[in-house]
Amino acid sequence: MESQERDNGDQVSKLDIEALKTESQGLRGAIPNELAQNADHFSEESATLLKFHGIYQQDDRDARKASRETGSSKDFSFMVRTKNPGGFLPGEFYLGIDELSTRYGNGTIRVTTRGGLQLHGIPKGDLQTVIAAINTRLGTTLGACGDINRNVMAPPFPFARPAYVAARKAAQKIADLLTPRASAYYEVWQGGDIRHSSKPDVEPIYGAAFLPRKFKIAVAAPGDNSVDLYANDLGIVPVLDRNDTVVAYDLTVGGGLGMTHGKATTYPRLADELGSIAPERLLDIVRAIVIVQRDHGDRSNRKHARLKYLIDDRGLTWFRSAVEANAGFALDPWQPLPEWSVPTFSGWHAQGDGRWFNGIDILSGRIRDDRRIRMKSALREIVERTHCDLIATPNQNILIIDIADHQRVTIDAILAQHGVAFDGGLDAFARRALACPALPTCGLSLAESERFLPRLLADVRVAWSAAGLDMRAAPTLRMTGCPNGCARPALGEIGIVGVSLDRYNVSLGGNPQSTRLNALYRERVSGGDIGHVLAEVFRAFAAERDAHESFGDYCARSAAVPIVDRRQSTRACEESPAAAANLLTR
Ligand code: SRM
Ligand code: SF4
Repeated sequence: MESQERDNGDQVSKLDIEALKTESQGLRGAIPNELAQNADHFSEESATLLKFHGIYQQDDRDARKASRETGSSKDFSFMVRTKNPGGFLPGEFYLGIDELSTRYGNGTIRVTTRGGLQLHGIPKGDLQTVIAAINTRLGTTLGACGDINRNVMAPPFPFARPAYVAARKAAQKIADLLTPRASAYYEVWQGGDIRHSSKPDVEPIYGAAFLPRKFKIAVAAPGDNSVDLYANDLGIVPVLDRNDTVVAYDLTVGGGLGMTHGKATTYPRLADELGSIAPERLLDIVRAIVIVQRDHGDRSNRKHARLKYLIDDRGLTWFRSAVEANAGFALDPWQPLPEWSVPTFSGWHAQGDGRWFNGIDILSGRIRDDRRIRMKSALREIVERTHCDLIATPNQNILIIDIADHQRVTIDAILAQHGVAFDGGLDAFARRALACPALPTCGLSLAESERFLPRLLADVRVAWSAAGLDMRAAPTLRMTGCPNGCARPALGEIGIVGVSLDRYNVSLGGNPQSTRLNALYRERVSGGDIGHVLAEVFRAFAAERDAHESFGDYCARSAAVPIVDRRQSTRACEESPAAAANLLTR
């Protein structure tokens, strides 16, 4: 079996993850023993198993140089990720997270690009308290990471329309179906008998070795691609008839965005349309798809283990047959869907059930108090006083939901008192931008991302305005500190991906609907030069665009925007740029 590789230049591990999973006694391994010890971190084996529990061992990358110089050990702490299907955050749970982040973490809460929450900076000695408290307050971290189904996304907007209701319900049912039994999780974190634990569970869907790799599912509402459907291993869309009854679910398979610089066998890939299925068979088909990936996904090479590679290696026809054979019934043809868009809703909007929601824009999803905007305090006070629930969106924002008309004035006053403008104070560039955490917490980052985003946005804004372009039509800009793709940069109209310290690849040509991969435009640009590089293209766009043409569409078609390498996008592109042009858009 090939080992786990860490690309951070710090170490290359030779861990056999397949053996580790199988021999872990249902994800227990040595976690209980190591938890009881005084050390400030876990062994590599336990740290790998901890991911299935929603916990990442990290160290402060800013402090590495100093600790090397002084010969001291790394400054370890833990990131804890919650799993919230559809991004739903019960008010009680959110208040618990707020408290835990202040008491045990680095004081911030981070909304993730899949609608979960992350706490950073938890010391090992506080992990048990934190995870137990999350579970007590209606939450979980089980399966938020690891070779397992991750947080299931659903369209975040709490509209009462049947399509949205159906998508939310489907997401919850699928999340329940694919939650592991993993009694080790409850024993370790909720005070069970951790030394003499019960028999390992039989995992009916995953088996002892779980999946070859992470598995991601999103459910979209027809026409609303807020979840970036085509970036997921499995995408699901309810199909409704004229009476607004769900008559089928369309299914996409094989999306995934991670790649490794310089390794052509790895690439971002958009999902294929697999077919559709009757509503009563949805869970059976989801189970069958997961099982086919479990049994046929590549367990010998973790860089080739996602479903996208299985489908490219064996073909979609083979995959469909394997799924049908496992399910014991055939799929129906794909049902036509309306055009996609990615709506954003800042401020107040009617839900359609007599209640309201308020969209709060949060830069990079980082909920914190700073001198000017006390976002964290504002959200806490709103939940405490109105007892509302929240939704974490795939765009790293927060929605305050189910608000009665008379409560709106209270919420407006709290936001104003804490310096939060109705749109979070962000312009359209910032509102649509995504950035991953990168340094200093992420062990895989090659460059800054979240911390550099404000400076980058300032430069890009200046360049956009200087070209005489309308700020309201700002393109999507997505930035990551490495090519793993956590902020889905390959789908941005502008994608910025870290290559090494202060060097970024700039890609252009994604579309506002988030259904087309962008392609590499300039390599290894320093952070400070990205604004200048984009300024040229903005000027060309201002001069040459067609009426109502988006920046991304212009870049994808214009000879004035020479693409260095479309082949970073899909393997098919290597074979035929013409085929690629078709394949790149869904
Ligand atoms: Fe991610 C690994 C953060 C969404 C692809 N991701 C990581 C780790 C855990 C680093 C690590 O393994 O040590 C990052 C922790 C950073 C930190 O300090 O917090 C990390 N990923 C994130 C989050 C928090 C980014 C964010 O800005 O919100 C997102 C958490 C979502 C969640 O709630 O579950 C996050 N990661 C994504 C996405 C986007 C998505 O799922 O829609 C992707 C691309 C889509 C995909 O999976 O193909 C993504 N993350 C990866 C990969 C590359 C996977 C691959 O197939 O190559 C890694 C590395 C790995 O798995 O080996 C990774
Ligand atoms: Fe870390 Fe960002 Fe790379 Fe994800 S994309 S692994 S968060 S640097």
